[in-house]
Amino acid sequence: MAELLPHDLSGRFQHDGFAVVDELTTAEDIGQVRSLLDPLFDRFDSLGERAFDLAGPILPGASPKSPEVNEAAVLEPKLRATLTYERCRKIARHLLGVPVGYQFDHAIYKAPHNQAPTAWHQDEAYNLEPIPLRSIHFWIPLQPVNVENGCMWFIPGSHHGGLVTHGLANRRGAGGTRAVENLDSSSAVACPLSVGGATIHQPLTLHYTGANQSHEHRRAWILHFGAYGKMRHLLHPTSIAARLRAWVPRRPTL
Ligand SMILES: O=C(O)CCC(=O)C(=O)O
Repeated sequence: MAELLPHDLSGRFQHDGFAVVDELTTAEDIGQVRSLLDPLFDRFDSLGERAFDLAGPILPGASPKSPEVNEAAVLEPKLRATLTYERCRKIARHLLGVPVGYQFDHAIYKAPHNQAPTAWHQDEAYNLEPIPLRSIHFWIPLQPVNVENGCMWFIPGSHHGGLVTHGLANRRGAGGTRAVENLDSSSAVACPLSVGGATIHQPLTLHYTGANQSHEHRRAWILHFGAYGKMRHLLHPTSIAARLRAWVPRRPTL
């Protein structure tokens, strides 16, 4: 794995809360990923709650501005056999230093000229469980990205400040799209990428993508690998303590 990563990646990642990996995967494998994701977007309307518009409610007769498919790798398990998936898993293992597993993935295809930035947020704000996320989040574009078509932006060091207050940019069912309002983004860094490159970030790192101002779709696949995968609930001290409390016989009250 070390050969894939710039030698100081780990240090920068801990310091800044994000990093750019220029050669995460190959252009050929990105072609394969796209050939697996495109058909999901072709049947977007049949995907139920896994498919929605990140930009807000879809008006009658209109197309989604930022269509998003959640758990694409569950809907299309061949995504798990791609080089991209395997490299992300290995990098997460390297950075977290413990066994890792798939936690979540989604894909966002921003329509041309969609006028819909993805608001500043921390992914931790979407975590509804009492156990904080301990995961690495990979953002993988399926074409070159730049400021014009909606590349990622990060605020270096923002993961050190804990979870900040988020509002709801768009309501959806019990939840919705989270957004930090009135943020000072003057120190934000844009991360343009070539095909095969990716950004990686931590659950508390503040990030954003601009509107797609280009004539083409801006396609991205986002993968989260976490410490101990789906076992993290069982292994976390909070849940071990809860199980112990349930197990230790209660003293009778006098
Ligand atoms: O691709 C985008 O526009 C935004 C992705 C994002 O913010 C995320 O995955 O948390």
